[in-house]
Amino acid sequence: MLVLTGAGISAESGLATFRGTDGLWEGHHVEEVASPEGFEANPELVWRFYIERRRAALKVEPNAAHRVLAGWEEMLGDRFLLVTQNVDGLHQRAGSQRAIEIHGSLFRTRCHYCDLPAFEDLSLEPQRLHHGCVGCRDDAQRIALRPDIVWFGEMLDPAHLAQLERFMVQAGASGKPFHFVAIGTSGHVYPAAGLVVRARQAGAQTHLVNLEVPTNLDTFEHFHQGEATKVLSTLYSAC
Ligand code: BV8
Repeated sequence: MLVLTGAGISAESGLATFRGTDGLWEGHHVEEVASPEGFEANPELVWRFYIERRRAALKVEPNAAHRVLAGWEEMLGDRFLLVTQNVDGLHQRAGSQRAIEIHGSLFRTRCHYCDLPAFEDLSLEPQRLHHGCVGCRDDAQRIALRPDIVWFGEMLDPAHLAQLERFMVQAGASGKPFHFVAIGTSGHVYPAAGLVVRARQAGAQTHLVNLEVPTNLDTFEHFHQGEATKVLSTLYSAC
């Protein structure tokens, strides 16, 4: 079983989803706060935006849907893989051991200009820490350190994509039922939104658990409309 989650699974924990009214995201245009150009133009604004989201994520708790997925992982072992678009860390706090964070994490920081390895960063205040980088001996006063998040126009980690491809090929060839379940995602953002097509090619039965009818509904064979906490409490028996 391959599960893909999006912002909707964290909605019942109290975290905002992305596509609210008129495309603003927490009051900002996405390209201002979730693109390399936006960071280079106004790193202070981007840090304020991400530290606010880091603060919000620390204030809430994982919900029953996160916990159900942690239970499925424990029950199915290596026949289960969770990949999330979320950066809020709630899957890990619910007990998921092997979640792939394909869009990065609010709680890691890396250098925008060199390959300094990402490091854990739980700071809730914009700090001088973000100025200068030990990795690239960056002496300029520019803010070199940034959230370890995949922004629009940036590549996802090829190792993550290769791991997903290997899992789908092995699951499809196992001779056992292979289910792909997307939960709480509007299907807007690629390449994550394209995973369902690849999973189906690999032999998966495809399911969507979502509150609203998404843009890519026709790519799913089964649509379980409703709140993730309610649908997931009974979905396992349907797979
Ligand atoms: C890339 C980090 C190569 C920021 C994010 C192919 C076709 C078209 C476009 C592209 C393409 N390839 C690349 C692109 C461009 C772009 C893209 O997809 N643009 C879209 C907008 C058209 N993709 C990229 O740039 C990606 N990079 O492909 O690199 C490349 C390189 C250069 C040039 C070209 C290509 C990088 C994408 C990653 C962007 N970063 N996040 C951050 O999080 O701070 S994406 C962002 O959107 C979040 O990660 C979020 O998770 C993600 C998707 O949103 P959702 O999770 O789906 O959330 P949303 O609010 O939309 O929906 C929530 C759903 O939940 C709703 O449907 C709602 O009904 C439901 N719901 C609500 N409550 C509940 C619920 N469901 C159940 N229960 C509930 N209680």
